[in-house]
Amino acid sequence: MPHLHRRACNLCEAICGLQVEVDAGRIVSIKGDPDDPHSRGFICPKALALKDLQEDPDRIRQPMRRTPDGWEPVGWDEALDEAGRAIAAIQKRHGMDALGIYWGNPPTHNHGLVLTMNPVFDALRTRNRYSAASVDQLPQYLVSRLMFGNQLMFPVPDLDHTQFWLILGGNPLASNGSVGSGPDMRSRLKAIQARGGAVVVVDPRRTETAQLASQHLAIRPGGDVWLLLALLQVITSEQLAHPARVLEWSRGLDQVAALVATCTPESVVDATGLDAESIRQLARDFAAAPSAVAYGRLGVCQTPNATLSHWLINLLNLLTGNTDRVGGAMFTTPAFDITGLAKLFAGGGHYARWKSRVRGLPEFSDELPAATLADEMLTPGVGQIKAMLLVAGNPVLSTPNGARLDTAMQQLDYCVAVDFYINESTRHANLILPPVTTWERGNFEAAVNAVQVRNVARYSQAALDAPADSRQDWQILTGLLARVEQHRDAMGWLVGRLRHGVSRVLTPDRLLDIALRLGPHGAWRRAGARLSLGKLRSAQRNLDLGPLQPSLPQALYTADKKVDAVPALMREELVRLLATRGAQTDAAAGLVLIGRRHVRTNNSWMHNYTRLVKGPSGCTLLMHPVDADQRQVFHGDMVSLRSRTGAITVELAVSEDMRPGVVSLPHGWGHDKPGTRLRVARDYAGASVNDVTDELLVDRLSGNAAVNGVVVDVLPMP
Ligand SMILES: Nc1nc2c(c(=O)[nH]1)N[C@H]1C(S)=C(S)[C@@H](COP(=O)(O)OP(=O)(O)OC[C@H]3O[C@@H](n4cnc5c(=O)[nH]c(N)nc54)[C@H](O)[C@@H]3O)O[C@H]1N2
Ligand SMILES: Nc1nc2c(c(=O)[nH]1)N[C@H]1C(S)=C(S)[C@@H](COP(=O)(O)OP(=O)(O)OC[C@H]3O[C@@H](n4cnc5c(=O)[nH]c(N)nc54)[C@H](O)[C@@H]3O)O[C@H]1N2
Ligand code: SF4
Ligand SMILES: [Mo]
Repeated sequence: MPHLHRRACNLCEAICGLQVEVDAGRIVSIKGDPDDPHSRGFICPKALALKDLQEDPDRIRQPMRRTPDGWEPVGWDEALDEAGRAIAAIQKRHGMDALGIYWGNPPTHNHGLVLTMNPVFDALRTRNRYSAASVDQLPQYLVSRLMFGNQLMFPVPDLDHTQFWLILGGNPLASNGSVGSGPDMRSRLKAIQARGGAVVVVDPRRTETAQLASQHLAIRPGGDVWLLLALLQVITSEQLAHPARVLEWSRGLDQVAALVATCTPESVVDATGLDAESIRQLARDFAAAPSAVAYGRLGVCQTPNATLSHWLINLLNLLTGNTDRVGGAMFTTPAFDITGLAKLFAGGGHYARWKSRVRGLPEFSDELPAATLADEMLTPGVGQIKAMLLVAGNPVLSTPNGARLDTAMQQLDYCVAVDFYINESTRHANLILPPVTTWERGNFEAAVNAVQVRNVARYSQAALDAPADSRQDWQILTGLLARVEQHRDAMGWLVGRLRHGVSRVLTPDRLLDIALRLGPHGAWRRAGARLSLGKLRSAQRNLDLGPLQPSLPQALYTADKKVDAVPALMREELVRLLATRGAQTDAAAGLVLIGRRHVRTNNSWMHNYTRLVKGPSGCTLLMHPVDADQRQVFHGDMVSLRSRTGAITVELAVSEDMRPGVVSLPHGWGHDKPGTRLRVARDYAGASVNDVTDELLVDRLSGNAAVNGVVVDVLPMP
């Protein structure tokens, strides 16, 4: 008998509700759930491919060991023991830091990992910890820590109520939004305009979002910091800001006018590629709107002044009185209080307590920037990475100069991956430990609920029985740690046994239940509110916990309960930037490269499903007709894309949507490397943009990879 199962898609931050028909242990159909109060039936094409994930013959279902004759299956016990023994031996011989760890994006959508990963990594006692966060939102972590006292206290645009949404470097129509996310961005965006509001998109490409927007400003890549400074200059010099309501819980706003005084719109025309009048008008419109919110995402994060730019975005919201106001930049009150827990267990984050060994890049909350991972593998000396633990990540395709990392990974003494594909990164592993799929486990979006444009909570129950003798991600990690500790020494063995005992009792679901009950909507915290895991389980869909509510100053984590409008680090960095202004603003000669996303992709790992990759290539280099003419290259040509770090061959698509001088190529492609088991993806290989991005280009303060704005050249194929 087929039965209907409801759960959420956990592929991106939108967490759309799904209705899934299941029959005899197989998924028959997947549809949007019209009864989900959050997504109201909306889904995107990726949700349907979750069926392909389940059925993919290339997905590995038991631990695999690499041998000279190919991959062979191994039992779990043997596999975990082998990996534990190898890691313990390498750490004993070369020191604790000889183990490197990299984790990718999917753990964000997996509460088992959110709740176990950090303690496990702490217990592995290495400083060589990396993640996809430093190719992504690290600048936002740093700014949140500096201004609000907590790395996870992200301002979220209150889309459903704003009258003015200024988007810098985000394309929510393709990405469904990020750090400000929700299902069906098209309708949410149209609703802003329907109620008389405006959407302004600042992006070097006329994106899908820009095409719907009220206005599009085709900025020069990396120009955002200058645009933001000029907006603040106009607002302060014309006295357009009326921040009375934020003055009592912020400090430092009085310094802003002097800091930005020289940044007139006229002075940033070169750096932004925008005309002074448009900038001035944008500042006036933003300040005059009944409510407004500036929002920046990857197009800002992945540039050399990312941290500074995100600070300026927050400052623009604050100065115009739009922080913590309905329709402005607000904070969620999620059922799982992740900021409170970040404060309790990590002090709200820390920065630059130590530096990376080779390039001296700062740590942030115990992690080093992924842009220096290959350096730490390739440079001999104490602390060199000799072994890697990869958890749900594909850094060969996802981090800058992936080709160099690819080479570095070949030289490792040992590598173990927790993943269910043999892909461009995991093919270097000696052992791959595959978890169950999302269908075979329960899921709660502990991290994502904190950045949604509305407060919601749901527990998705497993839709399919997990196969016998399978493991969830968190069980693999705790199992692996137990074996490492066992092989360390007698004391390690004892600690390992104790820890194992504790983790059998305090499972992620039990911890989640406690956190929900203690949380802001929890049964133990507020009379009337009754949230617990049991209640969420039985609801079977998103529980709507209401719109974002003003919550400052109580919600702040700074000691004095004030927003630090001008943190010392930001002030110093701005002064430095302004002092080097002439050199900085010279337009790059030639072409610069930026990235993009498409609604049928999910970073690097869903190209093995025919329904998503068939049709025209998703991996094309977009170029303006003027640039194509100059180089005598034509639409549909294969061309050579070159940079300091390498050269790749890609298909050209000539497009009026590009700003002249800028080309765009998505990441996550390049599936033609030998030794992978991705039979569909191989036919739609494309090329990896990260073979031409540059590991030396990073945000100066955070070390986040600056994969946008890379100087490149495009040549016809010989
Ligand atoms: N040039 C350029 N580079 C970029 C970006 C860009 O815009 N431009 N974007 C950056 C961003 S924002 C991100 S988030 C990163 C992503 O970087 P990564 O996270 O390193 O890459 P993904 O492609 O998401 O790889 C996810 C891996 O997890 C595996 N996986 C999927 N689900 C599960 C699961 O449930 N459990 C386990 N154990 N494994 C699973 C997949 O098989 C795959 O190997 O890429 C970054 N890199
Ligand atoms: N369909 C789909 N959705 C996804 C993902 C996916 O791979 N596919 N990945 C998910 C992940 S991990 C993330 S982090 C989010 C990211 O979500 P978004 O940040 O919305 O991601 P992008 O679509 O890459 O948008 C970045 C935009 O910045 C622009 N840009 C590049 N350089 C500059 C610049 O210097 N200045 C300005 N102003 N703009 C610039 C690019 O043209 C692009 O339109 O998406 C998530 N959602
Ligand atoms: S937008 Fe698509 S990928 Fe994202 S949660 Fe919804 S259905 Fe899943
Ligand atoms: Mo991301």
